[in-house]
Amino acid sequence: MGSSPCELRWLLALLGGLLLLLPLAQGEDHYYTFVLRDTDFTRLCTTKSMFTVNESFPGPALYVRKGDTAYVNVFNEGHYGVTIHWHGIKQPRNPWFDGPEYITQCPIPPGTNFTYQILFTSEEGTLWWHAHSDWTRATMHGAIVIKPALGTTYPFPEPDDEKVLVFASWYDEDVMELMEEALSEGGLTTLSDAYCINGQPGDFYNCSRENTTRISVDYGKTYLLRLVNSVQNTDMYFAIANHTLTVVGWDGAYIKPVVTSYIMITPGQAMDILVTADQPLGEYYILISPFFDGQADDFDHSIASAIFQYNGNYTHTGLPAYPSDFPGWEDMAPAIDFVKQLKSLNSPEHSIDVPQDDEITTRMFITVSISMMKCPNASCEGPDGNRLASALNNISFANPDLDVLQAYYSNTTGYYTTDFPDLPPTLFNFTSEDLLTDNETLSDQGTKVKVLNFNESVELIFQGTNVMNSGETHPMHLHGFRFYVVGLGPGNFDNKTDPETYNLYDPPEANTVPVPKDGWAVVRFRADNPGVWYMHCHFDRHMAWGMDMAFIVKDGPTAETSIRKPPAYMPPCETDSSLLSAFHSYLRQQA
Ligand SMILES: [Cu+2]
Repeated sequence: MGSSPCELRWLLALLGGLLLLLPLAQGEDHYYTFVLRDTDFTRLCTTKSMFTVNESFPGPALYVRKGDTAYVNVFNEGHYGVTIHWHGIKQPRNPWFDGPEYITQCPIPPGTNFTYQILFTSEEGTLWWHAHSDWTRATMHGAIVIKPALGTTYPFPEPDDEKVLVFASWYDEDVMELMEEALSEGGLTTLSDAYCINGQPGDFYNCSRENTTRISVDYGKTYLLRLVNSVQNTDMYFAIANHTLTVVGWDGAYIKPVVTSYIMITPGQAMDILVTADQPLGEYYILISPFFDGQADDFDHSIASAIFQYNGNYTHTGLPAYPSDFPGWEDMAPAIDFVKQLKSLNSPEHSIDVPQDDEITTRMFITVSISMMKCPNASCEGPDGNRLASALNNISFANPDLDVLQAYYSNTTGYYTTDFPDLPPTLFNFTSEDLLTDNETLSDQGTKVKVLNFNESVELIFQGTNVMNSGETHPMHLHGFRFYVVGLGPGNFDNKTDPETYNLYDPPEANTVPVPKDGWAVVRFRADNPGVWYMHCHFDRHMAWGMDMAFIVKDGPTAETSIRKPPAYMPPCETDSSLLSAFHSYLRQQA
């Protein structure tokens, strides 16, 4: 029996589909150049020199498809060493190019360059890159747009167009000088002077209105908004006046659509949001406003705006419309309610692999605290002359001189220890008022890592504490993985009743989870990515104070389950030169 025309068409379509799939296995290579240099910028009537990438703020966006590889050659033409991190990209077996300083590499010295290789694998949607040295993230960051692989499409109707919205902080002064001042004095850090949307503070700040970011839209079209929050120290609420938001992606993975009038986004998070321009022709405010629930610390209370502006002929009457239903600065419930709505697709095309209860081989209970360290002669600016600090399980992380990855890979001892604890040193009522005795408030300093065997199933229970009456929501970020957020809730974690509330069916995947103020969050992941992977609060002031640690995931049994060979060149560490030259000759042997 011959083929009917219908069957032929079917076969041709199938063949076409297969041809489209062919390049997918390989992915494309992309080449970018980042030139890091000081550039003058003026905001809020103040001009300052800022360390930026390609003289832009925010920096350039990368555009790739799922499965591609990018090479970014970073030329440091600045005055101090810096690194770049590819936030949320798993980099399978490729920790050499992850970027956090003193964890996977030493800073790229001024006058030199270093090429990062970024392997895009399972990520799809929006992620971002940023400098990962001290507080340089403030001025060096940008979006990474990861489109569906060729031959595949979005799990929602294809949007008519897309727009990138990057949120950041603006400081009138030099951010690195502010950091050095804060860390040398041991007190509170200076607040930002503004928030920005795509580099502009917007209508509610001095000298800003002329340059407010405008997002022009056509009536009837649906836009994919790619949101990145690179604000330094504050979670943000986001809304567009009179427009409904449909959240479809979080941290480089699609989720079940969430229809809402606002979102909460922490530093470190990225979200994909659909919005249809279905309102009367006009101008509507896009706002970001801080969500800050801490008591001990203050925050920048200002609100940044952009304008969602319809194309076409209409008369402008007064100010753009203002969102009517916008949570207040300290409203915690709307923030947590929003996060709890996020669920993974868990579909055949977007499958998940959540470690189940009986698979967990490593379970860690990690307290997340603001703390203090003693200062010589009580000369610091924190309470009682102490130095303000922060800690995970009472350990304030200290950066080593040789990055953990080099030290681990070359079997060099003396730079870190492997005794990061699975529990805090003492158990107490973590969320009560007035936890003020030395026992509770003083943390120890150390460079402690947790070693995981290849492919272990890991559960991390983060417990927010109210030590020093400083409870607040902390966005905890893990490099090298996307974890499943299986639960979060208020108060002290109860290991009998709280696990009954876990979502083990369709928990969302993310790289950053907000640990609620005086509450807990539980994440799970499989340690299938050998390497050294940093974990830290994504508030830069907390990270600088020690709210960080690293995992070492050991190699698996085969070459394909082991760390890739190091590149021929890594930026040098300013440490014992004999050690370093030994390590470099080792690298050359490997290359
Ligand atoms: Cu924090």
